[in-house]
Amino acid sequence: MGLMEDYHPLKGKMFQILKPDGTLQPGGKPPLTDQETLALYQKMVFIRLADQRALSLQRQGRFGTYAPIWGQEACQVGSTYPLQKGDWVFPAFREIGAALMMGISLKKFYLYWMGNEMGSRAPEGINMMPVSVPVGSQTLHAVGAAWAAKIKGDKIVTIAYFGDGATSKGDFHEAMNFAGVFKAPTIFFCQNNQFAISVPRSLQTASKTIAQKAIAYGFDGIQVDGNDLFAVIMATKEAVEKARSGAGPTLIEGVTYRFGPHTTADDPTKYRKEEEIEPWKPLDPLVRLRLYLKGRGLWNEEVETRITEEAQKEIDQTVKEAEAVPTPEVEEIFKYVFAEMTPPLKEQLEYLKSTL
Ligand SMILES: Cc1ncc(C[n+]2csc(CCOP(=O)(O)OP(=O)(O)O)c2C)c(N)n1
Repeated sequence: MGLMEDYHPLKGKMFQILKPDGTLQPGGKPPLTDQETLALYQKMVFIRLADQRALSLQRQGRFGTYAPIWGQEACQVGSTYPLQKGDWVFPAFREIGAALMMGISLKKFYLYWMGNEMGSRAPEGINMMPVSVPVGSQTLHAVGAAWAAKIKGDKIVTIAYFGDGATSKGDFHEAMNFAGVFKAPTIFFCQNNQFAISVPRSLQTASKTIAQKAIAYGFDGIQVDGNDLFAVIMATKEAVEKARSGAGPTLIEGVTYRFGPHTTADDPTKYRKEEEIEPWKPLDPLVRLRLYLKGRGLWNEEVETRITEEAQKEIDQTVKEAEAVPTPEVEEIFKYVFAEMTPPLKEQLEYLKSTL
């Protein structure tokens, strides 16, 4: 039996391999070698530090509004890891981890949040769509692309990232329905970080799990511990293989927690108490991987200092390079909406220029 049967949503079990104390579940096998685990841990540390830097750059007025990943690193690193060349990623707006895993440079990523449209353009050969702010809309794009690939006979899969809040949008349900009917090779990856801005998961849906919504659309759903890198990799790997073999979509619910604000424009103290965050702290995806690596004799304070220093150095250099890029012209706001600027856009551009 595969994971999808073992952890069918109606069985009410969440899939976990690595426990919060860094030990494995009985019979649990890591999907990575020690060296691969260490490399992904290092990647997660880099992502967390790059994310923290983004927050502080915003506070200093050097970045636009930013949506931090803090706490969701395992969801994104684990679910991009099993993808192969040719597969496509459709992010929402919190996907620094997925972007860096796909090979987007941190400089490009930072440029976008500094307001430079060039940061939205993935380099040739990297199949990642730009940030999608309209909640849930990217699920439809992912299904459309997957369906098109299927018709063309391309053996690729697409993966869409979205939050628990997006599952209340019509877009999500339309995308799920269409994907189920046409067996689109899509993975719906819901990062259930417990909030949609101030709305808690309990007010988002009366369903017991988000994973179970897949049942209604006729395909597999699985709830995984989204803070367990190993579980996320294994579940996504199975979903990717299944999609590539023509067996259709999968909904993966990664149960995680947003430690930071929704975005830098949000004040979470207005809707959640510090005590609510406490139980999640020991479940931090980095903490548990560190404990696991320590148990394997691969982690100590020196290792942590080395990888932190290396990361900070690279981030310092990237900030310098990104800030050295000339500020874009105001035209760029209007230029890329359509192939040719429409008369109302031209008018708006002229008006903006006259006010500057
Ligand atoms: C169509 C649409 N409605 C409302 C918003 C405002 N908005 C931005 S993010 C967000 C909540 C999204 O929550 P969720 O899908 O859980 O993702 P998370 O932010 O937790 O990652 C809302 C309502 C928007 N961007 N798009």
